Amino acid sequence: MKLDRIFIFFILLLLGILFYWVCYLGYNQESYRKQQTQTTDPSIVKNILMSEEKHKNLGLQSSPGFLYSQPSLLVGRTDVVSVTPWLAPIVWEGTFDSSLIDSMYKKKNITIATTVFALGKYTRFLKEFLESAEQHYFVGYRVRYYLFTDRPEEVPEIKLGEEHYLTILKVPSMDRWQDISMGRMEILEKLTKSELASEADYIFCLDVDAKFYGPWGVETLGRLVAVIHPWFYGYPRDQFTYERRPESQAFIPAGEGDYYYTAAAFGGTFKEVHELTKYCREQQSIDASKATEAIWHDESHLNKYLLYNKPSKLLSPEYLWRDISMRTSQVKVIRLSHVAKNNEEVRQNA
Ligand code: 5GW
Ligand code: MN
Repeated sequence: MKLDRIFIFFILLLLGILFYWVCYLGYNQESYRKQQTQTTDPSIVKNILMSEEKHKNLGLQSSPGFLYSQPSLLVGRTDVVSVTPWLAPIVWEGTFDSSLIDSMYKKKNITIATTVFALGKYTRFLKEFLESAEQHYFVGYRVRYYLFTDRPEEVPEIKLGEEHYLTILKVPSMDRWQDISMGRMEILEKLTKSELASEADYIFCLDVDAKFYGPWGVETLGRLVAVIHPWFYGYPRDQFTYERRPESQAFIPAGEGDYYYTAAAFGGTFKEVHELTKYCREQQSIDASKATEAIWHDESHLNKYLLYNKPSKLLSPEYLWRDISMRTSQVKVIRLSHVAKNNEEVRQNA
């Protein structure tokens, strides 16, 4: 009888230990599983993959066996300068190997957003602009055009190349150049902040009164990209048409300045273009509140921004030439050129 009791006691004790052990194991497995679900949370995985993707985008990788001309340290363009004093490249024909950089960017699956404004009578420039872009602009890469217009019905039907897309966005009509100039910066400021930003890697903002004549490709990509104005590249800095009146926010004192940049083409990453356009819009509205307007509107503010926030890459006047009929020995390839326009006629939007 006594033995029986001891036996039952031991059985119960064993069962107790067993029960405790099972519970303990179960708990451990539960927390183990929790940890696992935490690390396999799909959004986290997506983020990791995306940052890896972005990281990969930073580097340029060439492939073993891919042959190209040997880069020279002794022979190259000597008629033009191809690097700034802060060591940003200035892109001219003959300073890059397009087959090499194409082979490296092709692997990266990048998207280039491109904005263009066509308000009022400027819709007439769209056909030539878009058709020529389709011949020369980032051919073989994904391009998303964002076209802002008050006359969507006047946008021509253009056959777009593979992976080139056009989004038409209607904006209110504006007649005064001050409104268009500031409105453009404000729209770009918003666009570069919106969720669209995640749909593209780089952005270029271009004037519509222009036509492509030569290739504009991945050699132009960079963090903050500015284009040298085609009229002033040989001038001393004090003859640049910077804003010289201290009452404007765009004021640049005599003796300062690097280059004179055009507002007709600029670009970079969404973050950088957001900062630039935000700055211009803010400075333009400060001026407006004091009934002041910078001499060359957004271009004056853009030049001030780029003087103190150095661009990481500069494009030579090949990338926005004055007029296709004008030639100069330094510009060996005209890639984009202003088209002749009758300002008086096109700027009357009524
Ligand atoms: C431009 C000047 C005065 C009044 C209106 C305009 C204007 C500019 C317009 O009526 N519609 C329009 O779409 N724009 C946009 O601003 C175009 O994208 C144009 O390319 C850009 C800059 O204006 P531009 O090209 O006349 O300036 P410039 O300095 O290249 O001659
Ligand atoms: Mn223009």
